[in-house]
Amino acid sequence: MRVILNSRHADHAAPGEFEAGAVVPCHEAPGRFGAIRGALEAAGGFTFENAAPNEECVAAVHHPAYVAYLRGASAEAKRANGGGLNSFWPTVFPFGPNPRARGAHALRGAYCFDVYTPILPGTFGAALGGASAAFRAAELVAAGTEKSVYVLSRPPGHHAEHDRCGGYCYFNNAAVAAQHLSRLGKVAVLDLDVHHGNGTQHIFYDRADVLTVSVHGDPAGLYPFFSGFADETGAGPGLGANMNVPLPPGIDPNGYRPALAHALDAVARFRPAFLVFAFGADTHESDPIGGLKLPTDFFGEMGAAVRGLGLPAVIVQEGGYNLGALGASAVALLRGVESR
Ligand code: SP5
Ligand code: ZN
Repeated sequence: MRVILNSRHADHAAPGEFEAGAVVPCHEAPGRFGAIRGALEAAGGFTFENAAPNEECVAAVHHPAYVAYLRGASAEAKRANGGGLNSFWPTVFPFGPNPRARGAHALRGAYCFDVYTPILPGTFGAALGGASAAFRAAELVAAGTEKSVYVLSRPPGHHAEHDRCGGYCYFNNAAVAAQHLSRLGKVAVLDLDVHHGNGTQHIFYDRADVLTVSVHGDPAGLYPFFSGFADETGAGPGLGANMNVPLPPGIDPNGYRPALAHALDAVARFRPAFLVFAFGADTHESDPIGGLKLPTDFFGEMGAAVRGLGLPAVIVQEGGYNLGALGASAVALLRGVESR
C-alpha cells in the first residue's frame, strides 16, 4: 500500500498539556509518527512518499482568515520566543453576544476552542504538510491509480473546524481529502477515532453530498464533550447526512462490533463513490486517554470490515497515544484493509 507522509510533522511539538490540574507531556508527540512508520517498514509491503505543500487544498475547507491567522501566529511565535516558552496558548475564549476580536489575545481564543492546541513556530508548516499529504492521497484515489492510500499525518485533523483549531488539530486532513473527492462523486467520511470527529461534522454539516459518520466514546464523559451526540443529524440540505454513534466507556469488541456494523450500514446505504476513513488507534485497550478495550488484533477485523464496503478509500491517521501499541494497531488495520 502507498503511504503519503508529512516530512515536516516534527516542526510541531507541543511542550505540554493540562491534565488533572498539572502540565504533563503532550500525548500528541512526534514519536507517534516514527512508531507508525517503523512498524510499517518492519511489516513490509508499504511504499512511502512525501507530499508537496499545497495551500489551495486547505483553503477549500478552512476560512481564509483562519488560515491567515495560523500562518501569522506561527511566524510571530518564531519571532517572539516569549520567555523561552516559544508557544502561544489561548487564555480567554469568546463570550456573550457579538464577541469582538481585537488583538493577539482575542484572536488566540477566537480561532481555537480548547487548551490542547498551542501555536508554535513550526505549527503552520507542519499542519500544512499533513493536509497536503491527505490531498495527495485523495488525488491518487480519485485518479483510480490506487484503491486504498494511507496518510501518515500528524498533527491530526478531525477536531479542526472551518475556522477553529482544537484537540491537537489545526487543519482537517480528512476533510481536505473528502472535499477533493466530492468533486467527482458522493463521499462518506467514516471516523473511528475514540473521540468524536467534531471538526469534520462541522465542515460538512449542511451538505447532502458528504456523509459524516463517527463512532466514538460518549461525549457525556469524553472529549470533546460538547458534540458527538446521536441527535446531531445534519442541517438544511445536509439533514440526515450526519450520524453519531456514541459508545459507553470501556467497551470491548463485543460491544464495538454492532456499532461498527451500524455505521458501515449507513455508509453503504448512502451509496458513496469514495470513502475517507479517519482512523484513530486511541480505541486500543492500552491507550492512555481513550478508555475503550479493543485489542490489537481487532484492528485487523476493523480494517477488513471497512474493506468490505468495496470503496476506493483514503485512510487518514488521527489519534492513538500509546507508542507501544500504535504501530502494531496501524499495521493490523492496514493489513485488514488489504485483505480479501
Ligand atoms: C486527535 C485526537 O485524538 N485528539 C484528542 C484530543 C483529546 N484532548 C483531551 C486529552 C485529555 C487527556 N486527559 C485524560 C486523562 C486520563 N487519564
Ligand atoms: Zn482521538
